[in-house]
Amino acid sequence: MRPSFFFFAATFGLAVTAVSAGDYKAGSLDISDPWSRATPKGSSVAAGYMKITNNGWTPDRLTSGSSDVASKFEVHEMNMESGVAKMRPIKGGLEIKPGETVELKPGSFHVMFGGLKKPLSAGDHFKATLVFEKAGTVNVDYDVRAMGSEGGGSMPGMKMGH
Ligand SMILES: [Cu+2]
Repeated sequence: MRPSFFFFAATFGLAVTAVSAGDYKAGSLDISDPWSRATPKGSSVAAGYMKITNNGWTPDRLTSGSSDVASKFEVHEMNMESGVAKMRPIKGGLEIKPGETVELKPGSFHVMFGGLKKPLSAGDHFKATLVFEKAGTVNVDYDVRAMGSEGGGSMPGMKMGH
């Protein structure tokens, strides 16, 4: 029985290391590294970012969610309109096609937490629930990073005047 014991141990070891802190699985979706940015004083909104990979055979959609820190949750896209970055809710949710990874990042897709209950500071963590059409409900932990954290590109539209 020795060989199978070692096989088991090796497989188990891999399973543990494959999902690191900040990575989540739901159905055929992998959600990695949810993060948010520290908010300026007086801001009532914050954006949430992450990567979502669809390892399945059918499309899925991030349709809604909720969070401890805010009263509203929306899934937004950002487009340039006559040189101005504008964001708006994505009708029907954000689609993640089979075999694709969608990155929510500054200047692009993001989740929007509205009606913030308190400012977010770098180093904070907060809980949020993501709701997918097929994969269902996933609880994730958002890591708040310093205000300058861009992850690529600036986000002029994020001056939250709405
Ligand atoms: Cu937004």
